[in-house]
Amino acid sequence: MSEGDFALVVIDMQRDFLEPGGFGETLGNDVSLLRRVIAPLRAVLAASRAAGVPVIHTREGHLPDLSDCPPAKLLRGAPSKRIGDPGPMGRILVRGEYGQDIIDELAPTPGELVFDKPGKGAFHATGFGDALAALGVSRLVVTGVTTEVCVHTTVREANDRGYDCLVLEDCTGSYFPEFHRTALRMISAQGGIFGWTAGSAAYLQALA
Ligand code: C5J
Repeated sequence: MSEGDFALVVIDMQRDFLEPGGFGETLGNDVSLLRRVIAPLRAVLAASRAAGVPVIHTREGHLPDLSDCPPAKLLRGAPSKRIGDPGPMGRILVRGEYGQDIIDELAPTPGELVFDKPGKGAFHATGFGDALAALGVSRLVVTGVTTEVCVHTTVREANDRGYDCLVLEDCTGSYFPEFHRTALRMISAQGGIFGWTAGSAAYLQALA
């Protein structure tokens, strides 16, 4: 894997999704399923930073007045708390709140780009696409949560925009193990319909 032509994208590794008491848990999910991603992703981040690979983080979240959160999203499901409600880590999925930020273990380093996104995909209503263009990369190594939602949406759209995407299997996760497995298979089916997948060990070996 030649350096200089790809970026590492870390999707939504936020307290609201990964920590007990956050939004993910209020939806009835077992957050430990997502926390499995932390250790391999830490290793991938460290090696990528050491190799000079640009790292871009995203955070799902909304403006404090929720003007960027359509009713269809706000009212969906039956969580005990909704987006914008006060929670133990601040207002749920609201930008600037403690819970909306990235977990300490994977905190961005100074200079790394962080995009807040109101949707599931990283491109919608963000500067993510412009940032990729400015970096001049044509390939993305994609990690984060959840595999079948924000990772998939981002990879599908990146594929449409002409980026080759490699999704690191053990650096993505889902509250639903069967969705995780199937979502990964969907990416690389039919000869790589949206992209490719590999374990982080292969990525680390290629970087070394
Ligand atoms: C979800 C995400 N699942 N980051 N967000 O609502 O995948």
